[in-house]
Amino acid sequence: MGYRVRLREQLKYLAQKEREAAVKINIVGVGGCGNNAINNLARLRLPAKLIAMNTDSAVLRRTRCDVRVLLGGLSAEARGARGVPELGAQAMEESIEEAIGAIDENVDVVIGIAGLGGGTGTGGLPVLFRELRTKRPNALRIAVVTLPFKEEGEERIKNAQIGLRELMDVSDAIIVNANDLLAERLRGVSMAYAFKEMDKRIARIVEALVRMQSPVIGPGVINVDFSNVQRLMQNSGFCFVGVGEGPRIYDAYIKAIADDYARSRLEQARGAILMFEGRETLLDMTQIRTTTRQFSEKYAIPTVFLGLRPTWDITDVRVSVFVTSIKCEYVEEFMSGFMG
Ligand SMILES: Nc1nc2c(ncn2[C@@H]2O[C@H](COP(=O)(O)OP(=O)(O)OP(=O)(O)O)[C@@H](O)[C@H]2O)c(=O)[nH]1
Ligand SMILES: [Mg+2]
Repeated sequence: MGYRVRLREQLKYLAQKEREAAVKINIVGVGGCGNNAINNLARLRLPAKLIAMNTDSAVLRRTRCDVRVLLGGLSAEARGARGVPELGAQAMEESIEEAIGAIDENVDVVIGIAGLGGGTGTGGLPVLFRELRTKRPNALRIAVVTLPFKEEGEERIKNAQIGLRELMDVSDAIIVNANDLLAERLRGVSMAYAFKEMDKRIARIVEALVRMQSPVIGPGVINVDFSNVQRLMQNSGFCFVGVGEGPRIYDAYIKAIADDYARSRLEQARGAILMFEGRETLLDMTQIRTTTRQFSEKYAIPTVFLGLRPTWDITDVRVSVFVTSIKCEYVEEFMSGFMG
């Protein structure tokens, strides 16, 4: 074989290996809030498959995504689970084959999104994750959920408690976002506006999760290896993801830490990843080292990984802070008095 042919074969082989090594991510939005999140993510063109699942055919039809799954065509009559988690669970069970079939066979990470408090997402997501545990045993299951406003009433709070309890058993990691904590910050805005802000927060979290797991190869770039992410996230319980932007690294970092909607306690967590993105000239190594050192000392976290991604997509610096196995004071309060 000639030298050139051999070289070409080799490059083809390497490209093939690179494709195989890329982390495969599927994002699933279940129910109204979940579908809405998928719709918002479609705009971002992330390297991930977007899947929408709902009992509500009208909402599902309007959701931009790669695959749609109508849940419980018979039991729910395609009109929704009417705020009853049992109906949501039943609908997911009825359509479980189609739901599992929508998820890639060789998937590495499944991010499930739902607003807890209603029927479809609250009842359906735990059923989907339970089934994934046996059908896609190698995939990480990450839940990104919201907790309802107090004003939504007792019934929805109770539903959300049930859903969260079930997700705790079947997820590797859960990222909680309390609508109440968002409302506390915004004050005096309408519920519709608050939902929109929460939608942005959900998109921000998911985008950060995806970027963190798809390393960029380039000179002078420190990659967070997927095996690190995997080890940190497996069976990690509650996790924190915060994203901040600013002209300086430290300011962006402080904003990222404040991007918290669960009253998270990061002290003594299992591990963390700090990711720094921005123009190469703004990613000052001294500032990055100082910030990282300060972070790991303040929270006494044994393992902190560092990710760097030079990009021209943003004018400022973006810092994403990701911490696994944390305590959430809001969740403890929210679940107290729950009899299950
Ligand atoms: N951020 C955000 N949250 C929402 C939105 N819609 C609803 N929620 C929240 O999510 C919870 C569940 O609502 P839905 O997602 O509409 O419920 P569902 O899963 O479709 O369940 P059913 O309609 O009862 O079958 C609500 O109690 C709200 O707290 C939304 O557009 N954005
Ligand atoms: Mg609905």
